Amino acid sequence: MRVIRRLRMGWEPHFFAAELTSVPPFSLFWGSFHSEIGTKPEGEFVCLFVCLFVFTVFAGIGMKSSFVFLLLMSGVVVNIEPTPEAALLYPYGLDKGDSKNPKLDDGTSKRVVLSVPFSFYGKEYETLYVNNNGVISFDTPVKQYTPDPFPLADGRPFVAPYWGDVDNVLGGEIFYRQTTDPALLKLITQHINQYFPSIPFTATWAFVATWDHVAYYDSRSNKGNTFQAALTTNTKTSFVILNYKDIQWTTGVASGGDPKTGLGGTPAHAGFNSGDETNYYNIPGSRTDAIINITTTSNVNVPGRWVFQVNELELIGVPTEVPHAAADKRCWL
Ligand SMILES: [Ca+2]
Repeated sequence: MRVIRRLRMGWEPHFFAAELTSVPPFSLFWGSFHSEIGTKPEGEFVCLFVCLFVFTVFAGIGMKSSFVFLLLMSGVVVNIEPTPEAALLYPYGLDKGDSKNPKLDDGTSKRVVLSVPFSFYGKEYETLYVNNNGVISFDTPVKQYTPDPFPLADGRPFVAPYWGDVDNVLGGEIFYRQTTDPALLKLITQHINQYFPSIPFTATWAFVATWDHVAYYDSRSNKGNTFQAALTTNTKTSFVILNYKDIQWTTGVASGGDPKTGLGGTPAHAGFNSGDETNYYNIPGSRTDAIINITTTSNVNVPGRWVFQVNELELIGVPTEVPHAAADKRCWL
């Protein structure tokens, strides 16, 4: 009767399941199924429907109707599959309208003229280069393959998602595009609003550069790194989003790395350099072996994602896991 009362009060599957599954023999099924798949909300539904099916059989309704019931319930279960996790990387590739860098060890994109100036620490830039070695630079290309810590003595302004000796001749591709695609701008706006709730922001333009499974210089392995940098602005406020999907190597051979592992020597460096001596940031672990763990660190509580407001310096949050961060006094954390 208590079960019927529940149904009359409205469909409350969780409570209904609790009532039904407390009665033998359903409790036996509930226990075994719940331990495997019932730890998530959708698992509760699966457990409930399995118990209902068993109930139908036990009630002697007959095999034919039980079979129909099973078909109906299996359809429901399929429909309540959990949704996949949001992708870390923004969409990229030739089918998204990307351009692709030429195959050249220390090469760069052509000079890209921006349709909207990008504000980067008090200066507005109208051109940039996507450099193979993991750097987006303003006004002048960067061919340097062994990274230096920031601030750089020569004042070059650039964003370094993963500054190391990439060689796209040996593997991988480097894509880029500037875009005003409403769907992508909406997604980027949602992310920025989530991470910086006190800053009013609606993206009107974005630039997305993606290094897709790129190899390291003189590689004797199949290792590849996949990472991305997105610049976005509303013409006044600007942000940089760095996404690290898969990092398998840290160092090219000319930077002291092992040709078989891509490790050791002077590892890759991540962060940005404004061009002056005060506005810069080195992501913890940079130029140490720990940079390979950058897929697990974050300042916005999304593993593998680092986000910065860059029209003026404002850093937020703390990394979730950075082994050497505390000892690195260059890191502003
Ligand atoms: Ca290179």
